Order: sequence, then C-alpha cells, then structure tokens
Amino acid sequence: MPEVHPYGLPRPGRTLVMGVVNVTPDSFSDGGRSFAPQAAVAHGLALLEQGADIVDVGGESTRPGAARPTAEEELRRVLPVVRELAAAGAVVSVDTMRAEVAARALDAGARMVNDVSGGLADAAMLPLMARAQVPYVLMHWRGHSAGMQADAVYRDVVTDVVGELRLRVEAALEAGIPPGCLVVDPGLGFAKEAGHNWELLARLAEVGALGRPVLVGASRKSFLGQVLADPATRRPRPAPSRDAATCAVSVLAAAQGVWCLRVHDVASTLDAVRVTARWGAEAAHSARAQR
Ligand code: PMM
Repeated sequence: MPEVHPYGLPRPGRTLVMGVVNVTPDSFSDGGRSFAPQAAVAHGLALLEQGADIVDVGGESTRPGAARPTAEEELRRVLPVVRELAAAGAVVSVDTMRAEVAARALDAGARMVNDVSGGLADAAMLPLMARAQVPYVLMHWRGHSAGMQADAVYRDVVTDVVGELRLRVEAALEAGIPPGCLVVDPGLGFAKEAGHNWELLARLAEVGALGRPVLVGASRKSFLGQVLADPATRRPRPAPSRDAATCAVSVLAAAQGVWCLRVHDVASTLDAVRVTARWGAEAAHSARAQR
C-alpha cells in the first residue's frame, strides 16, 4: 500500500477510523437509529468520544434498492449535523454524491468529501473539488442504488474495479484536483455480490497499486451476515450483530496498510487498528534486527 496521506487530516501512525453517522430513515445497518438531526449529532459526539478520527455524515441511504431523497431533503438532514459536529471539533466528512450538498457542507465546516459515485453522479462534483482542494474519496460505483445489483457483472472483479477506479482518478486529476487530495475505495457492496467483496478484500494490494490512500467500508455489510449465517436456519446474521466480524476485517485490512476504515462501531475497530499497528512495528523491528 502507498505511504501517502491526504492533505490536512490526522496522521496518528496507524490506520484511521471513520465513524458512520447516517442521517437517513432507512439505513440497513443501524435501522435509521440516528435519523433525527439531534440524535445524529449525539451519535456523532459518542463516536468522537470513542476516538473516531473522522466522522462521516450522510443523508442518502445507499442500501440496494433505496430511493433517493431530493437535494433539499438531503441538505435539511446533513447541514445541522455537520455544523454541530464541526463546531465540537470533529474532523467531519460529508457522504454525498451531490456537488451542492458537498459545497454547503464544506461551508458548514466539513473538511472532506466522501463521494460513493466517484464523481459520476453529478458533473459539478469534480470542478467543485478542484476548487475546494480538500480530501476527496472516489469510490467504485456503477449506478444508483435502485438498480445497482444488476450491474454486478465482472470478468475479473479486482482488475475491472481497479481499471474503473483508475479512470476516475484520471478524470479527477484532469479536472484539476491535486493528487494529494485523492483517496480510492473499492466500494464493497456497491454493484458487488458477496464473492466480489471477498475477492476485493483478499487482493486489496492491487487497489493500493493505484498509488493513492485506500479507504474500506465493510462495516456490518450483508456479505458478513452471510458468512455468519445460522448453521441450522441458514438465515444471515442481522446487521447489529456483525461488529466482531467487522473488527476481523478491520485487522486484516489494517495489516495490509489500508489508510482508513469506515465503521459503525468505532471502539472495537480503534482497538483493532492500534493492536495491528503495534504488531506491525514489532515485526518491522525484528526484520531489521535480523538483517
Ligand atoms: N458504504 C456505505 C456508505 N458510504 N462510503 C464509502 N467511501 N465506502 C463505503 O463502502 C460506503 C460509503 C453504505 O453503508 P452504510 O449504509 O452502512 O453507511
């Protein structure tokens, strides 16, 4: 994985932990628990207390099949939450595909933009990010949630995802976004079947070969629920009970040098990445001593 860091964000010497604050009525993984702006702010503050390096505030559910809110509704959901969390000292990322929402959130104190469409959903997004010059996550994406699982067709999922992400990085650079702002994300669960997600995780180094910091969002996703299915009923494990599995993915991804993990349960992943960093430092030290 590349040893590069996006401009202006914390560098604690380990993988960063981004806590999820969904301001949506229908997020699959927390059942819309933080929907009311005040509840979302309280949730964000709790994640900060747990040690989140970044809090990611989103007002659009990207659950497969989800309908989109209007831009006005998305703004109504995210702006008060961004404003309050930024005022409380949080490094706030805004999870949006809309340039207007990104711009207003940056004005309200957000310091980073997480665009699950990699700049494909809104033609105004890349020019905005070229002007804003803040960290910008380009996620692999093939279309809006309503029909995205029909696009989960690949020759070789890792080669195809890396190739499509490379095109997004090139488009971002051509638009004038500084390379030091760009982060890439393989987009687990977005136009991906469970097997595709596992293949991407097992071959994360190929995503890192794009030369940009890598963000991974595996937290509580359904491919983990499938692995943990009840052996008797074959029913997948429900989302709120997938945190230990998420933590296992966090360890394995951090050990591969992933820059940031986007998770719901910050405390467990923070412990995991701290242990992984300590282990990695010891392994590097031993390797040097044996030389
Ligand atoms: N996943 C979700 C939402 N935003 N952003 C990035 N960069 N990567 C992801 O994998 C990602 C994301 C969907 O998960 P949620 O509904 O649990 O927030």
